[in-house]
Amino acid sequence: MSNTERTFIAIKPDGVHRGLVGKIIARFEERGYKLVALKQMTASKAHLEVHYQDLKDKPFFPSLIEYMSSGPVVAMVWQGLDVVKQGRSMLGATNPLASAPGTIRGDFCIQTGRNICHGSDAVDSANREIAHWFKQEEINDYASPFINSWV
Ligand code: 3AN
Repeated sequence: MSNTERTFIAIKPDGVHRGLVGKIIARFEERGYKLVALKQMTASKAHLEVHYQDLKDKPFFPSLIEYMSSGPVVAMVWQGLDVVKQGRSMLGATNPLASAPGTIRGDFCIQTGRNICHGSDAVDSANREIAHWFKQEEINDYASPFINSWV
């Protein structure tokens, strides 16, 4: 069993603006994942264009960059067993219409262009995104009394 997998989760400007930061963090903590990096920042367009490089040819790319740079995001690294895949399922489908109730998007939002959170879609992209958003010294591994071999 490996509890060292990491994913990049971000609360987007609408999630921050709507006061959902605590609720989203609580879901990951309660599930059994460990928060190893956290910061609030207003991302530049240049930074976001690299983050979303795979979507650069999509028609919604300019509005996505505009939206994501419109206010602060809360950028996080979460660690634990299968956290990339579980993180995606906790977020819910990209289009909130398809997000099941009980997921973050399924409980808190109604439109794709304001879907409050981001989560890496694979281990490779998680590693790339973590390195893009965080310096090595901003990531803090530590022993947790709550998250141990029982989780
Ligand atoms: P996800 O965030 O679920 O991985 P992606 O990577 O396909 O989905 O899209 C990244 C972000 O781009 C979404 N979270 C959403 O904010 C925006 N987006 C995706 N598809 C659309 C769309 N059809 N119209 C507007 N915005 C979109």
